[in-house]
Amino acid sequence: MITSWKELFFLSHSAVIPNFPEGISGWKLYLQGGIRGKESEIEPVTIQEIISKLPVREKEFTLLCIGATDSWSAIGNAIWTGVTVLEIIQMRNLHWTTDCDYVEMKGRDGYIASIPLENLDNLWLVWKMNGQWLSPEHGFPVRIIATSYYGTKNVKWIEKIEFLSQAQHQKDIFELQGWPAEHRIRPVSFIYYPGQFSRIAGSKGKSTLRITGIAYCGSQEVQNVSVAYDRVYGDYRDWKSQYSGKIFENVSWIAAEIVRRGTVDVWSLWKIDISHEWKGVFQVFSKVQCVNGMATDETWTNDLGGWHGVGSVIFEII
Ligand SMILES: Nc1nc2c(c(=O)[nH]1)N[C@H]1C(S)=C(S)[C@@H](COP(=O)(O)O)O[C@H]1N2
Ligand SMILES: [Mo]
Repeated sequence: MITSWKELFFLSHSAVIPNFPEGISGWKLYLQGGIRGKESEIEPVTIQEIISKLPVREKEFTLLCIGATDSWSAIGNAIWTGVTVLEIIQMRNLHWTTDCDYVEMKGRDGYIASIPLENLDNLWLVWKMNGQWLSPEHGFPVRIIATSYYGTKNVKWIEKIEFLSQAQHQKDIFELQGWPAEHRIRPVSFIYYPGQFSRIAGSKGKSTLRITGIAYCGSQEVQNVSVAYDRVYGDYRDWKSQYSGKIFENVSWIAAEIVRRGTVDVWSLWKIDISHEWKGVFQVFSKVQCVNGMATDETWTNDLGGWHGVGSVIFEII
């Protein structure tokens, strides 16, 4: 069901979930690095202070892992409760020194991620997900939501935020693993049904197949989604050999219906009913066009072999 996707959420990546025996009332956020203010104002921040001094808001945001693919749908949407990091800095009357150009976030598990200081207003500090306290897997007691960025910058179990120069800041774990340093969300479209490599019972002659999926443009709105399909011959499980990029020149794209149009920072859900003689092995693609003219990149592949990207599934109808 399309509506149930809204509830869907993906799993934690971390091998360890750090303990917070002090609970949410004992949680402290340390602001460090090239940050200046009166001594009392550099004291760690508590949740009680945030709640009593700042306007707590709800922010809907779709979290997307940089490694997500059609078959590994590490993407989910939720409503997060919190404040922005900038509001915390202003609440304390703090300012950063002129040599700072990075914000580095650190979780209790030792995970580190940073973004350029100029994008500070993308960072939210949140402690509720869909109205509930964050679960330990999703970052209890407090985590970061980084709009326009892949999951990598959405640091869970946040404890420390440091303002640093380019030379001082550490490379993200993901950057060290060879992922592109720029972790802004690229337009992406995934197909949820039919599932990758699934086998579906079909009927004789023409029938209608409903294809469903999601599309996401990060901090841009989705304009439209289109779908293409083609027969596949040969060993379909060797899916990497099935399309070399050339296929996009030979297929015709059909507009999908946007079932739920997401706003900025929120995914869209789409569907399309295609009438065809559905028998054999097929490959379906989906692509998205964003309002700012950006579109799914047909050539950009991620290290996991997925297309971030053009959605693609191969399935068999028997
Ligand atoms: N502290 C910490 N934060 C983290 C990670 C981590 O390993 N440790 N993984 C990141 C990655 S790669 C992703 S995709 C998201 C996943 O968030 P979720 O587990 O709430 O779905 O958390 C991010 N924040
Ligand atoms: Mo991720």
